[in-house]
Amino acid sequence: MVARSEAEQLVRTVPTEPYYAGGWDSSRGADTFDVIDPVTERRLATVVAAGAADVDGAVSFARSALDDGAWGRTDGTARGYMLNRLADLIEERTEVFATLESLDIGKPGFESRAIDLPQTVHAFRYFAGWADKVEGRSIPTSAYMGRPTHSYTVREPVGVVAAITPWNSPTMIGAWKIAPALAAGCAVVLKPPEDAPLTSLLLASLIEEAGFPAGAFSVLPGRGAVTGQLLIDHPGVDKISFTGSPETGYKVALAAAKGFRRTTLELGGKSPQIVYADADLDEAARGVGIGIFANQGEVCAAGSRILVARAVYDEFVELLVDQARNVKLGDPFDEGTTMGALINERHVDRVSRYIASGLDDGARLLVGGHRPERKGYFIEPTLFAEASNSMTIARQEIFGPVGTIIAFDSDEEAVALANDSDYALAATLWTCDVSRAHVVARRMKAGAVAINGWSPLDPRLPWGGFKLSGQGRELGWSGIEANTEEKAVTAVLSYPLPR
Ligand code: TXE
Repeated sequence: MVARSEAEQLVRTVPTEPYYAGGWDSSRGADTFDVIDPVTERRLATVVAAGAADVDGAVSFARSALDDGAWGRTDGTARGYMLNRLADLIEERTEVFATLESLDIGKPGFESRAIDLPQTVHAFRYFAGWADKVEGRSIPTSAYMGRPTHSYTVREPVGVVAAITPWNSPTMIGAWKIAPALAAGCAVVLKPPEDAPLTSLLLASLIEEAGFPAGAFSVLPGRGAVTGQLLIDHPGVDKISFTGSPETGYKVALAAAKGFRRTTLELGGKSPQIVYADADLDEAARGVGIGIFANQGEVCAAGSRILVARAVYDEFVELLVDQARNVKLGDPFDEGTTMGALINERHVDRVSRYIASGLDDGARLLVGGHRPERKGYFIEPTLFAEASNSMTIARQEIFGPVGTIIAFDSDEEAVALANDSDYALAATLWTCDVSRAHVVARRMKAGAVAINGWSPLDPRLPWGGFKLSGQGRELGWSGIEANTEEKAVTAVLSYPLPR
């Protein structure tokens, strides 16, 4: 682990301008925004915000790179090499990326080193493997006016993909959008989060070295309401891949409706973690603790509704409270820190309001609940017990280290509670009964279900949800499908078949 002072020096090596058309552009940089370190509340960097001319320039250049340029002529094998090369370049710089994430987001570096960066590299390598395997099918079809036909399908890149990422895990979530789109042959224009743009800008600085021709990948830093909105409204964008809030997701869906452009929307969740009486309770408490406290709870799949069988309720709650007490809140650059700061002051206020609503609604605060008296956007790891599923803290995504514990009496009730949510992204079950695990997994309304382990990540698995959690899937083969259009080709043959 590097020292904070050394880490802060690293920021100076990161470009702070829009990157498109194969170069950095600060010439139009009338508008800038500050990136604030959530731990020190100090300015880390001032970044040039991409304006209308940049958005238009990036999208138009991406379009021509696809239609008439080198990127459109690049075959799958070459795209695979480039993606692998990019994965290598990121892997070699794991330490730099992880350090920048700690500064940008306030999260402990061990999480970036153990999860975000390996997952990023894995996603690029996994999709490098798909790049030359995007195949069509040959389909037997009927005769046409008595003449034989030959039909097949091909998958072609959707076109220019606008990728809009959130601040909680911008490197990894960025890779989930960029890697499948580039593998499929799309051009990507990335709008990173204004709160945490640094690793996306660092990624842009590697793109040329990885061998990608100009226009294949662009990064347009800027505020969501300005740069983001300009990008999603741009008619040259064929698909919008978005991860963020349902409110902004709705704006994306509206913008995409003009021209019926494609979308992939990942809009967070209020994911249940069901702890059955037969679970290994120590193991479950550890896993449930990770599920709600990892990344300060700023995780779309955070297991924030903790449903516990009444028979083991008291015992489990005690174990989980220990997990919360063991969390060491602090500066990511201090030895032993296991939880960092929330992203910004606005978010601390938002999470604090949720905590206040839990108290008002009569839930019992077991641990945490306060903003420590120190600099930085910290909130203590917090657990509420004796909650009901109708309370605001059980219905709305808090996106902070706040778990709501609810008791259940029967398997039926556990499933009903788990599914009684406006969201449907992820669910976790803790049980030693294999049959129960698989039957309940099938009954869960969620895009991903984990059994005896919270949210295992793997780019081979499709990722996404439904209801308020959004639509579409990224990753796995679904990631390729989501970035390609399927075309059917039928040839009417003039050469007669033998009778
Ligand atoms: O999200 P926004 P915010 C949830 C979480 C969090 C809440 C608000 O509950 O507390 O959303 O976070 C860009 N056109 N999630 O305000 O606004 C923005 O610049 C185009 C869950 O940060 O949705 C950023 O890059 N883009 C989620 C991205 O959208 C726009 C992760 C997300 O920001 C835009 C993040 C616009 N009009 C927040 N407005 C998850 N699914 O994990 C904003 N953006």
